[in-house]
Amino acid sequence: VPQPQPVSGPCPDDPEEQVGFCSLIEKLKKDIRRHMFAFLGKDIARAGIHDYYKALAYTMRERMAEHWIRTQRSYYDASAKRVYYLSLEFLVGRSLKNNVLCLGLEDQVREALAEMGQDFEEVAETEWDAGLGNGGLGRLASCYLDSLATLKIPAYGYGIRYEYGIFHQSIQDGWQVERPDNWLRFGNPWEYDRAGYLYPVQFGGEVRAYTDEQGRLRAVWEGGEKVMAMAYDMMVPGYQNGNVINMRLWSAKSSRDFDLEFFNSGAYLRAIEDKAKSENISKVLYPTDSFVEGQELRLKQQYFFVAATFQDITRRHLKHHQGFDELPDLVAVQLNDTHPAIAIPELMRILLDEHLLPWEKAWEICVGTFAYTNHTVMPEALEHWPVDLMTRVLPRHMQIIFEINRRFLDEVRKRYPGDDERLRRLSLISEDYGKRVRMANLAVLGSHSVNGVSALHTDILKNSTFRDFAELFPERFNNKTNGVTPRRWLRQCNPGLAELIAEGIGHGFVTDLSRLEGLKPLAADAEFRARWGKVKHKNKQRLAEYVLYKLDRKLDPDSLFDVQVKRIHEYKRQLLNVLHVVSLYDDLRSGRLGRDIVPRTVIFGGKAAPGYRMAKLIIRLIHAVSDAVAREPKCQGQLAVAFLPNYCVSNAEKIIPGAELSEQISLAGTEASGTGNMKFSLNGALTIGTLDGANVEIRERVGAENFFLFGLTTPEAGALKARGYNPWEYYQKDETLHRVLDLVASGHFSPLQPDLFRPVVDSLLKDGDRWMLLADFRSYVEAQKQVARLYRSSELWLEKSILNTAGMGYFSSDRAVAEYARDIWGVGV
Ligand code: T68
Repeated sequence: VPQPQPVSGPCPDDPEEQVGFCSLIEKLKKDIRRHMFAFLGKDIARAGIHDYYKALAYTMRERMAEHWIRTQRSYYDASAKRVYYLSLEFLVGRSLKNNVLCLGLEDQVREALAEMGQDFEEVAETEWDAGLGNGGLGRLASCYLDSLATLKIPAYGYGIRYEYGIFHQSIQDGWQVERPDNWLRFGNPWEYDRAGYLYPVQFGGEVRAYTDEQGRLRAVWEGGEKVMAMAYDMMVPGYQNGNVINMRLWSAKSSRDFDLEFFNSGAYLRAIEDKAKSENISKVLYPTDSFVEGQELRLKQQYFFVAATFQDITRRHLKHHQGFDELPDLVAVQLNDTHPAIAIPELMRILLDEHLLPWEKAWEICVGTFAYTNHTVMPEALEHWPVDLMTRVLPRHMQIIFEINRRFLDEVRKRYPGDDERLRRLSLISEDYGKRVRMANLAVLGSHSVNGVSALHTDILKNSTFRDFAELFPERFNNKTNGVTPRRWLRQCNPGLAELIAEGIGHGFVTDLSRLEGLKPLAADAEFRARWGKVKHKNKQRLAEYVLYKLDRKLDPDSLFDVQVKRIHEYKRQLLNVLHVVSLYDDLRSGRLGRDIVPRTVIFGGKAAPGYRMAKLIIRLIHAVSDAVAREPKCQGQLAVAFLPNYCVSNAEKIIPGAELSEQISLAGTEASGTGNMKFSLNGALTIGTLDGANVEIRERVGAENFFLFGLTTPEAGALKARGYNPWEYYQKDETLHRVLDLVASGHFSPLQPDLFRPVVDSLLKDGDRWMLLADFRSYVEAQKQVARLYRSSELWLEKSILNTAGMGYFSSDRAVAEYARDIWGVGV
């Protein structure tokens, strides 16, 4: 196993070297040419724009590698406590601009490229968007790595190097069409392949029991199939601090490649077939968010990456330390949801079967090492692996889970004698739909910390989802409200606003977002407001140009840009937004409305899980409404609807700076936190939202008067449901709602297929309206009227826009990560 090597010679851009701006540009140009030649084998005279991107990426990677080696050495020398962030998803997005910014080379790179006849923005646009995640959970993992690097915490991200990331969405006749995201096709200049870090991962087989010398019953897991995990590393730089951490992603390789016998065996072709099969494990990201399908391949992905990661962690640990007694003092493992929770029985297996520790000691080490972040309370998103499946794929882990459960339930029985109902609720095994392992219960029991991702969400975890556990282990439960990185989500995506902010309060906000507070007095300054408005207008024009280029549609940059971009899901209630749009459309065409309307462009974006029919139908409906609005003469200049296809990190970076109104309209108690809500408000959008997830805290911090609140509260929604919610009552009472639903049901938006949107209306009127759109409709429409009124007094709007940005200091991922470090990991910042 290769060891970190000492660095010799100065870092290329070391400030001590103090090469001037000009010679640095010469150096960059030279390096770009060198990489073009040596790495890409390209004649620079024939190089295309993508070649420039790649050569520049290598040029940046080389500089980061120096920092990276130093950073890794410093952990090694200090034998610091390590933090491992385990996540099945990392939504990285593009890296070039971020890495250039973190290296502090923006101006120099721009100039060097210009001198070579290239435009930095255009070069950066040719990078593929690395989409190894579904949405919020995956992007959060990437924001946290950015903050870990910036805060210089000795940390590693661990995940899977999927060959195919989140699918590419295009739209045909209003329907979503998925295409595979073959993101590695043109190579990935940011990664290092580490053929030296290769670990076997076992599946299936059987468990053999034996008695050791001390007469204790022991187990070994034997046989089955073996797949190799090979490491690929991507460097994650901190912001202009010389610190670079590592994201290690595992790729499945057939063990046949490394099996010498194979060359002598006769079954050559069979072996090649098996090889392809085992390499399927890291082939594709599961594209469902907030819903679990329980596929065998998904369980294999989870164990594959956990097993490889723990071989890496234990190898690193045993370089310095004998045994595992001190593991919780030296290693913290954060589980990003239950997706990597199989790590708990895996560490138990390693300690029990490989290192022969007694059960009690092994369990104490596990609980001391693991911490679990929950991201959802929706039952259909909680993982429940069938016991049969787990027994087949991971027989030893299943045994260990049963034993954890047996010991735990014995304790519970002692504490609550005769309380069978409680026992059933706490058990790691549910019997509701055949025997299944409740991964969330396992994660809570096997961790010393369980956190929710917003204050409201954590309350729900304590008071309902994990109520019985919170009674047993109150000290484990804590809140860590999500945050987003101000580097990507302000400084990089909105340079105009960042510059204006810096003129007002200095550049320090990029690493200390609480300084945005300093903008508050500037909200009262008319000249500053005017400049703020100009920047926003420019961003809107930029967005309009992008839409013109992508959709061949002209947007009016003087209309209100009203934006809802996120995964398409019924609980997020894009449909509520659509119903409001339909009400505006109907008012306009029938000449009913005059005063309350303000020219508005309603922008949607987001992917539907490929198997989620209702979500796909909602996308279809958005397009149908968009067409009807575009065809209606009375809507011209008043209302427009656009759906931006393939919402992803790089599109978000274009959309968010141009948004004026951010739609955060989930039913209270359903969105764990939201992070898009933070990005919008940080970039000066006002929010129309419910008291859900982090909206509650955003509203507190930006001020209730700068936030358009509507809808039921979580307890109100619960009480209404308990009383017996009847959507029909709302349909019959509210004239607008009645008209809007009838219009959709009538086939008005789908004249050739009048029943096309029937299921949409049925989900509300016939199937109980699970997400209570009808209960919140009136209040939403009223809040939208307030939006329109305020938008007409542009000075007031701008003031509130500035106050939104000013209040967002708390929502930096630096703050969130510093809290994890202090409260959960026990590492200093
Ligand atoms: C999101 N969850 C939450 N899940 O919905 C959001 N699920 O409120 C929160 O802000 C965010 O996490 C970060 O905490 C997800 O994004 C998934 O993507 C997912 C993926 C696979 C299986 C289940």
